[in-house]
This record gives sequence, C-alpha cells and structure tokens, in this order.
Amino acid sequence: MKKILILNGPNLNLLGTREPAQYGYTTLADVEAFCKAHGEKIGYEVECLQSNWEGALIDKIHEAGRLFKAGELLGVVINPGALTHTSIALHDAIKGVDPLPVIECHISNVHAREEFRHHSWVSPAAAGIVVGFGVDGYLVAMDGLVRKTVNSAATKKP
Ligand code: CA2
Repeated sequence: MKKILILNGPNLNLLGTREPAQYGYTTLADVEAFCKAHGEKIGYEVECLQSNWEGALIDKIHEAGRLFKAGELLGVVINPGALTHTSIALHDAIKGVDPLPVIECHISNVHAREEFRHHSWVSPAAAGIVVGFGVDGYLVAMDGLVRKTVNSAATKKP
C-alpha cells in the first residue's frame, strides 16, 4: 500500500494543551490517529512525524523524495509551524525533491493573524495550500493530495 507522510513542525506537539482559542482542543495524537484512520479509508498507509528540529524535517523530506521516486509514497502533508515564515532551508528541501507533491497545511487562517504570519517560504514550493480549516485541514490536505495526483478533476474530460 502506498504511503502518505504527515509532517508537523515546531511546537505542534503542544496541540490541544494550550491556546485552544487559536488551535482547538484536539491533541496531536488525535490528529495523527484520525489521519491514519482516514488513510485506511481512502487506501493509503499514513506515517506521521512531528519534530521541533528543522534538520529532522529536512532529512524526512529528503527520505520522502527517495520513497516517491521508488513509487512507494504518494506525497506529503506538512504543517511547518513557525518555520513556515522563516525557513528558506525548508523551501530549498522541498524544491530539491521536486516533483514530490507537498501540501502545506495550517490549522489557523494565517492571513487573518499577525502580519509576520502572512508570508510563507514554503508556499512557493508547495503543490497546494490549506489554511483555516482547523485540524480538519489535515484531512482536506490528504484528499487534495489524492485528487491532485490520482483523481484530478482537471484532467477529466467534461
Ligand atoms: O496555524 C497553524 O497551523 C500554524 O502553522 C501553527 C504555528 C504558527 O506559528 C503558524 O503561524 C500557523 C504554531 C504551532 C504551535 O502550535 C501550538 C499549539 C498549541 C499551543 C501552542 C502552540
């Protein structure tokens, strides 16, 4: 069974324990569990990794590039946390494994928040972006990844 990789960046291990007004009450363990359950339903194995270390996320993206080339991985959903707004290294890593499809996902609507959250270094390298759907956004991103790569409405004849 092909895999989908779900990556979460710095501080997302705190999900559900603080700032519920912004990020809700669902924990990261809950998110990973419902992503795995959804993956089973749509026919993909789901692997999850959260790291507070930029380099660990970059190493995982490089590994994902190799798995994608081998036909073992459909793509990646990543919530890079605050690295979104700071990390040219993450941008380069995603560009470096092109054409691996990477969907950027944010729980909150970053565009309705502080100005420093409006810019993303990841977006120009991403195949798609999901913002502001709360933790359901991870499922929207998984479905978007499948639609983009397997069941694209855009490639179907009317
Ligand atoms: O909305 C998102 O998903 C963000 O990626 C979350 C990041 C933030 O820096 C981005 O601008 C938008 C923050 C992740 C930290 O998550 C926490 C969760 C609960 C408590 C504290 C932090």
